[in-house]
Amino acid sequence: MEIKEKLISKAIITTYLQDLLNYLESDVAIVGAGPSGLTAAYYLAKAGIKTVIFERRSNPGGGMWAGGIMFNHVVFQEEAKPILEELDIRHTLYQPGYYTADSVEAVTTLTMKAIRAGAKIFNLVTVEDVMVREERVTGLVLNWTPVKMAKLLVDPIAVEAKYVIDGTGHDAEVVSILQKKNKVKLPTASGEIEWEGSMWAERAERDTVDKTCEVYPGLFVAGLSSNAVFGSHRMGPIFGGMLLSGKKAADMIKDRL
Ligand code: 48F
Repeated sequence: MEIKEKLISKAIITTYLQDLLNYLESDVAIVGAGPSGLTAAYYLAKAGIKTVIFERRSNPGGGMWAGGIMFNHVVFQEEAKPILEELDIRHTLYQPGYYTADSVEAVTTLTMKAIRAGAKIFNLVTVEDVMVREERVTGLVLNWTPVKMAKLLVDPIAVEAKYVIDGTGHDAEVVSILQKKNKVKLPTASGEIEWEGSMWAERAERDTVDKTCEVYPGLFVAGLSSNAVFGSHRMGPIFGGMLLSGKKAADMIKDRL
């Protein structure tokens, strides 16, 4: 068979553009393909909800690839076991209540399950702003990550979504942008982002799930971004809270939709 470079290019360009046009509008747009965003995407897509993830890096998985200090194993607590089983992420009992999993298997399986459930991931895309109409987040403003890295003056494009999930981790980037540009009041003690405190795994793991909520009409927080917004703690390489938080965000949005 003759292989034509021009056709390879055309195949990629047309397919990508069809995808992009399709996701100019979605039910749920998730920012960040870390463990919380991917889990939320899996449960939303599985329920037939049109779900898209915009991820800054080329690889999905956020902070889960490298385990703790690059020892590529992650720990899950008992409460996350049903999700590990549903997703078919193999795990080994270490001590009662503590399971270990290969971090590379955990990331790749979670990513594959989210995509196969029907979620679409656009990688190398950075969310740089939100759209707000009548005191509700109605969409996201996107640019190519290399444009941001090179500090090029290139205008972004915008997409609409009924709900947005901030799954951006420590920096709670979407909530932070919303606060900075729109002077909104958040449902925190100070009305502003409280920012994450030092490590306290037990409390952080509990809070990451408890504080998963709609922080502003149309905008949910999940995973570490919920700890950052509500001033909880960091937890290090235990990941049950991330999966449970992603699932909780998906369940709350499913109810609203
Ligand atoms: O940090 P990250 O893994 O978030 P998470 O789902 O999980 C946290 C844990 O990995 C870990 C931990 C838990 O035990 O301590 O840190 O809360 O993934 C966040 C993803 O969001 C992307 C970023 O590249 C990463 O993959 N991201 C961040 N800001 C943006 C973004 C942005 N503005 N636009 C697009 N993607």
